[in-house]
Amino acid sequence: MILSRTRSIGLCFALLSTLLALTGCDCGGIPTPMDAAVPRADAAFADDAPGLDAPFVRDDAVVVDPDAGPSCAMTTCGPGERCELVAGAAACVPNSCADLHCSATERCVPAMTGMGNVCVDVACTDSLDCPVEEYCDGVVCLPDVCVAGTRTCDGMAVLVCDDDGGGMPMVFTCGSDAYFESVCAGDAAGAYCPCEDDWDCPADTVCEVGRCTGTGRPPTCSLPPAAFTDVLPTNEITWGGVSAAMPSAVGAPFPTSAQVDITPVVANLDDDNGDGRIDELDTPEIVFQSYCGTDVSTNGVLRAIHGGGPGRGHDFFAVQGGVDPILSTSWVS
Ligand SMILES: [Ca+2]
Ligand SMILES: [Ca+2]
Repeated sequence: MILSRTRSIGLCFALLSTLLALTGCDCGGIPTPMDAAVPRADAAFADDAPGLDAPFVRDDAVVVDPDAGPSCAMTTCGPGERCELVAGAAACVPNSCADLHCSATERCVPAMTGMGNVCVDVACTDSLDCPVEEYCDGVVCLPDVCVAGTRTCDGMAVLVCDDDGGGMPMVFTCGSDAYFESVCAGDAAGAYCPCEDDWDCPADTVCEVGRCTGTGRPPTCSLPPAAFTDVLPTNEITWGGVSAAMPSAVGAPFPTSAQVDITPVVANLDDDNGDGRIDELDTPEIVFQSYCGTDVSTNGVLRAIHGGGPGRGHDFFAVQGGVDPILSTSWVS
């Protein structure tokens, strides 16, 4: 480092004597003030092997990378500075953004040293080329205009911020074809179209737990139909006895009441996800009636078993007559 800096300083003084008549002193040997303002390493003063010199602390406590800024008299300027005559002496002067004239694909930013500014390349072809808080407009990275995924109302329309934070397009407009009045509303989760059923929702959305969900855009792919023989139904849950010889539902409340010949009903009966509500976001239960042997008209038991989650297929409750239901937690380990 000593050799390269000594060489730079010697050359700087030689050029300085010929440049005193100019308004600015460019120790890099560039003859115009505008060019002198460009902070990039000057080829005339660049080290023969750039990048080998370690940063050092200047007298004014600024950490300077010798390979980044120009040499100036007895010191080395930071990357955001240029060398000029100040009160008759060569000194490092911070570059303003007006000094720099950054190109259309560059941005003027403060130098890492905190002294002056530099031009940085912000050209891009994709938002992945940009910092996470910026997006690519196809040419350069720009600061995000919104937080990705946030939703707001614009009258009846729902606007959703793009994944790259670059825009907030409308995804759909609220409005129901039925009696229900669906207007854009908002809560902590953002804007949404309220609904009671799917027909209250815009095209390509569905009603889930009182709000229309979906992209609002037609699907761009589809699955080809499969032959029925390739997608035959399979048994997922078995409840009751294991055979005619062993008909009792061992482990279930009222185990001898294990004959079933009614169509079961599916309904959500408990708060599986613990959000304080029992709705479509919970796993449903399967509700049915059972009886003993062939006695289909008396002593029926109303039952429910869990249709999903860790207790799938296990008893939830059973009730007979006017007594309180028997809740079963036999599946809980
Ligand atoms: Ca729930
Ligand atoms: Ca459930």
